[in-house]
Amino acid sequence: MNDLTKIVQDGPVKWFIQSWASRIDCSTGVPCGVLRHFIHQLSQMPLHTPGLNEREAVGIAAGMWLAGKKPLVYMQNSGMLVASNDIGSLLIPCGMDIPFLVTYRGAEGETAPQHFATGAATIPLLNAYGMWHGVLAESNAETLYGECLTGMSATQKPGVILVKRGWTQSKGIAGEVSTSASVETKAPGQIVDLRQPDATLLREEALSAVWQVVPAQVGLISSTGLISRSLFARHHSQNQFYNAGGFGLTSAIGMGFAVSRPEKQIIVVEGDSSCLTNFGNLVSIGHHGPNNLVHVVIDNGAYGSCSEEPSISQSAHFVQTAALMGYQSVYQVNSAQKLSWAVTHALAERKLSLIHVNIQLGGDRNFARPLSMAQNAREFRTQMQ
Ligand SMILES: Cc1ncc(C[n+]2csc(CCOP(=O)(O)OP(=O)(O)O)c2C)c(N)n1
Repeated sequence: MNDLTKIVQDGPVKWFIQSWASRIDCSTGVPCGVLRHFIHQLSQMPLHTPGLNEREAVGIAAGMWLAGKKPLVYMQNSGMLVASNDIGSLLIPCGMDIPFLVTYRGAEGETAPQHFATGAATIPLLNAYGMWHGVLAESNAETLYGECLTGMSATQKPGVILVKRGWTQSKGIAGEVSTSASVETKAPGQIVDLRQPDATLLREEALSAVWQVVPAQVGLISSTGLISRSLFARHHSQNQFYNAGGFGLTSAIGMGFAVSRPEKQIIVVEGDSSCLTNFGNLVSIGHHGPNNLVHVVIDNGAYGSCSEEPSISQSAHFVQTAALMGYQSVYQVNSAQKLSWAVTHALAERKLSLIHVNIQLGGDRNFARPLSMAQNAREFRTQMQ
């Protein structure tokens, strides 16, 4: 008897898995041993795209949700605290009703000291966020997922099912579950240098150069700060999603969308600091290799939206890194004309592409903020159907 058969034969687990399996169509997360049987089930579904860390997983889930999917996110509660700002500043204000399956380490009886403080903070955090949450038990295994869905629809927020350590083991489920997959090594992508001597480019010129060549059926997801504010104030359109919270997750959101909707195309526009914040996402994107994603990095060498404090972008080697990670086409530009050309070409070529744009510091700062985040998310989701 394999593990899967054993799970399915095991009363409460069977019912629990059946109840959620019929109401989700994709998943992401970061493993925790306690959840291994659930993760094994989820990895059997057609769309299972794990994150490299819990923040990235939240970004991927947001992208799946924006693509019209019904994702489930799994992680340990320690990781939920890692991603707590992204849950609070991205999922909640955008009204993304995404269920989470979260290991409840640090609950009563915990023996590992590294879980004491995070365990104590878990329920207070969920209460402070006003999120529905419930602890999985034998008595509620058949009904808890339904309760979670009801709770999420009442709050228009994510909901959390907490799973205590030993829950699956206590149901007599033994043995390890293997979910490892073979990994192919990709040939480095092609780098095309289109930089012109003495060219100068400002943020607003660069954003307009991208925006002008994005067709209405292509989605555009932009990063936290002045990039989103400038696009919103000067060029708003319903195929644009502004990642006003979740700093550093813009490309993860784009990837979550891209893997969910291979027939659609998506452009991510983010700053160098945004990209550096979750640099590992280049590895994820290169690994999954969605050919419907064009990733534009607007590099002013600084945290421009703050007080132009220097970033360390010159040490990141975005172009070489992307090419090595599996991006198939990589462009370097420093003029509006070549930028528009590169975006147009990348969309037509339909290859996973990165466009690195050198710009100057400075530019306008007095833009209105995209405040209606839930409306923006809903409209984008509808527009991209
Ligand atoms: C978690 C978190 N940390 C810090 C910030 C503050 N913040 C807003 S925008 C930004 C920098 C954006 O820099 P970059 O992505 O390079 O784009 P630029 O502003 O230079 O166009 C920072 C640090 C934030 N919003 N969230």
